[in-house]
Amino acid sequence: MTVSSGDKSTFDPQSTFSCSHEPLLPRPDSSCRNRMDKDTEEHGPVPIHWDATPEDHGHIPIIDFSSYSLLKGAVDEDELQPLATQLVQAFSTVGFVYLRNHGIPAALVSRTFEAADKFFALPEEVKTKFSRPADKSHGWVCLERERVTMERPGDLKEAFNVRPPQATEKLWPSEEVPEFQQASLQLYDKCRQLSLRIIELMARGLNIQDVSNFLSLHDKIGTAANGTMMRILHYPPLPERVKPGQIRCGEHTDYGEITILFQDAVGGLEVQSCEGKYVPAPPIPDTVVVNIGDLMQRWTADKLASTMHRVLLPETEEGQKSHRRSIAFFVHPNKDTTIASLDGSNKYPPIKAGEYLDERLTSTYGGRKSEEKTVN
Ligand SMILES: O=C(O)CCC(=O)C(=O)O
Repeated sequence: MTVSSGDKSTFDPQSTFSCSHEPLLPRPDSSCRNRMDKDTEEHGPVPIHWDATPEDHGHIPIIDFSSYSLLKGAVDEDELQPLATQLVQAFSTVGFVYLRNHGIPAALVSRTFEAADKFFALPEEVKTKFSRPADKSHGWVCLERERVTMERPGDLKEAFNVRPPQATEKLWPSEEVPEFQQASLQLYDKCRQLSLRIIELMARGLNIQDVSNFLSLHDKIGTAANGTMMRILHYPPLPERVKPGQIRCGEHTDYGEITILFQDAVGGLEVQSCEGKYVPAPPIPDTVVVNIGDLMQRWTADKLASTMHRVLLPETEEGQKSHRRSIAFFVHPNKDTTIASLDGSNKYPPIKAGEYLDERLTSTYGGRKSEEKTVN
């Protein structure tokens, strides 16, 4: 039997919607060790190595996505189930995977990185013209403006957030870097397509009865009715003075459903293991990293794991002089989706996806929604 990609959504870069910044909250109480034990009882041993040495990325599985690559229009449904099972096993333990053969063209990713390099190299006063307005998510966010953990000073990073429905012409550097807008929007749309395939597989792996209906809860990505955002990140060479405790990106979990991450060759990303130890998640050529966010952990009543991660400062002199770049695509269900425990357990009370984000903001900042925080 053949099935389509399930990609029925429309992409409308012209429509508008309001900002939804999401602060960090402590993750729900569910250690990955517990999840692994439960999984082992129910499904047999999980083939993941937890005693990875720091040089090893062995705790994060590399999954071959070729049976559902974006380069495939129609696929054999029988091929999808093993992939779905692998994905859900990884997401229910470490919460992170590398995907190989995903089908997003490497040339498009390079073009976006190169255009972003040109943007980030512009003088501060030029970049300021494209600053993210207080009432939007789209636009430039300057160095140290955000911190993802309150325990550390501002992150040593700058970013350009891409939220198509909020992107007015004035918020693109069209004269300075003419190719930036087109490359960013093309990559946004490829990430949207890939995320729908990943979500479809997660639904299959979780044995959700109506997979098409579950997918349809994501059909407004790229419009005002959905909070999905792409964020292009630049970590510049270290300044002469680094504040105590300051790193490139502080310890945090992501807030949404899943995140797709492209990283350049520089490295620095670390992911927390079950033992609480941070282990490198090094760049692996031609792969993307995909991880679970807090909303998906809640939706699955803690079956899937939203895992802490961070980006450290480079240790070597050469590394300290290096620029690091990454692109994160933070996926959310449509704002009007009711997030009720998918296993029927009512572990967490039902909440609308849009309200969930607002609630996270209010509980952390007492309603100060304009506070500058990361928006993942
Ligand atoms: O730059 C990276 O590799 C990770 C970025 C990240 O974790 C985030 O922006 O939430």
